Amino acid sequence: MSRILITSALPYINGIKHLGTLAGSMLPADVYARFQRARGRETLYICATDEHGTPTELAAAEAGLDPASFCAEQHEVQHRLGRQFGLSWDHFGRSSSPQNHRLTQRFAQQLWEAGFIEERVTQQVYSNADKRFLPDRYVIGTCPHCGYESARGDQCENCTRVLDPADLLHPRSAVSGSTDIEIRGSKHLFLRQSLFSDKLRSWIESKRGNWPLLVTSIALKWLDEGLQDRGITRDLEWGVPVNAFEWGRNPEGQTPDIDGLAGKVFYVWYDAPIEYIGATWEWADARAQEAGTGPAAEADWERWWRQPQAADVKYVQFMGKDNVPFHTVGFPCTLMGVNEKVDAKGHWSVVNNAPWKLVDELKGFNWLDYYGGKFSTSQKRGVFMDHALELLPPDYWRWWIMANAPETSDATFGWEQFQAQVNADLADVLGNFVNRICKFTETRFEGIVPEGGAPGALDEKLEADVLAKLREYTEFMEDREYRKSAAALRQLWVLGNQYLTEAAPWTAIKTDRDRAAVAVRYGLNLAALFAKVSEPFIPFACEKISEALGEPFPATWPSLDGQGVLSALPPGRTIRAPEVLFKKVENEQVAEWRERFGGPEAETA
Ligand code: B3M
Ligand code: ZN
Repeated sequence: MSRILITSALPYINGIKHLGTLAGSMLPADVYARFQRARGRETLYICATDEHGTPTELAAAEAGLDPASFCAEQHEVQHRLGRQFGLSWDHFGRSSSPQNHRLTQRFAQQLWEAGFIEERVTQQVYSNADKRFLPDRYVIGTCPHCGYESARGDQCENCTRVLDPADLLHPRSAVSGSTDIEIRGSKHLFLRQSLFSDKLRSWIESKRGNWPLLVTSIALKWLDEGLQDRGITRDLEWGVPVNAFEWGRNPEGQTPDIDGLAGKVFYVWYDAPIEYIGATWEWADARAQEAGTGPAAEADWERWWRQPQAADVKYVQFMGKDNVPFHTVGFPCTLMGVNEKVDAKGHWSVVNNAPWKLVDELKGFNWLDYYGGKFSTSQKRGVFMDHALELLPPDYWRWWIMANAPETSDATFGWEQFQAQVNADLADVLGNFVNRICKFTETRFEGIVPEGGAPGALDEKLEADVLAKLREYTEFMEDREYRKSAAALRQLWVLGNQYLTEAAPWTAIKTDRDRAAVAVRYGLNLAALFAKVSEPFIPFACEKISEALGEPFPATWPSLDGQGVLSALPPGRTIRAPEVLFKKVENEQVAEWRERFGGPEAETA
């Protein structure tokens, strides 16, 4: 496969994201995208704000805005912060875009006409105090499975089981806290997920051993519990309208209940994953606009999503574990459904000769905690993207988060550990190395990559060690094993420091200028190599190093075939020492930040 399509879970529009959200989706996706681009593969990294749903309506009301204006504002904020963090999205779209409206409606129509959508009257929770229907997650109560007392009506955060508000014990309104709630009948559309059980199971089984265990076990647990049909419409105003009046008959010959469905919108979890495709369409439109060729042709964006054109695309998704069910069941049902058809007798047939592509690799993450507890917006606990950038440059956060990625278990952020790790890795190892070698070149070799001298055993050993480590690192990166990748990269940096200490050009230069020249040349080439291969993690520092060494940025991944991994810099080139790459995080800063953001003693949410 040669092209790489990457999506990260779409951040909700309501509020600036904390480091945990970044850790579980957008940042690892970015690291992967930068890596794949450097490897020379045509890469498309798509993300967007997830804008529909009740939380948006409520957040907008609280801000005194209508949902559309609120979303427009918040989208800009998230876009800017993401860019400042170095997230290299090819497109950062909006689930409220016309493109997503069109696709969401078109898919629903196809699913209806193919027999995968059914109408049902559901009993909805209506809050008399709030004078509105309460969507699932705004009904709160005790989880019938695990007894967690603040379970939401859509999913229990504690045991991750999917719930129906009617399952909850002691239900109440999350908007007002009122228990004056009643059940009213309302017409809704259901996606017949239960029909897809066998198909989904064999698809997930085929990913076993390849996808992270976390992901396949969540998916299989869902299937084992028995797939429920899922309501995909809501009694809300903000969202993609249900356009049932445009639909034809289903395989049983029925037309949809146009009146009963009037004024409803699609459920946010139905339209949000479709926005992965919608945002690709937005991306193609934006490019066509720039090129002055008007709206994009369908083929421009469908080539990433539909077979057979997408046969060379590897599609990789990134998300936190709570999102896994929607990506291993919900969205695949939508996509499988628009490819096929089920007749009144239950017989399936393929109706689409350009089927939509399912995810190839799904990378799921556990939680990143703050001192072992949850990040909490309301309690001002933990670090959010805007504050993080006020404190330190993005590379510090990017490095720490990825080096501690919550892959096989939850991970915990704490200021002391953060300080110790970024100071050791970034300031003492990488920053110090680059600084030492560049400064020495400036003072003793007029800032010129020296020629002369023949490599000896030490230099040859360095080259072999570097190549071996680089191969290991590259493999971990291909496998999206971030802790292991970061560890291998750190070891690569350490090799540089060890080499400089042993080769000691500052001693050699007193007696043997050629020997010193070789060591300096190797040292500078190491720095150039580090700038190339560290870019996915710490792009800002790597750009500075590349500039200082006169190297292109963003870089191309070095060849792993053993030829000249440490000979990119031509002798005679003028270089300069970059400004300080990483200032150390000081104890006083840690004390202040702990105070400001809450330390281990702060109450857990
Ligand atoms: N906005 C939830 C989340 O960020 C949701 C992801 C949508 S992915 C299509 O956890
Ligand atoms: Zn539970």
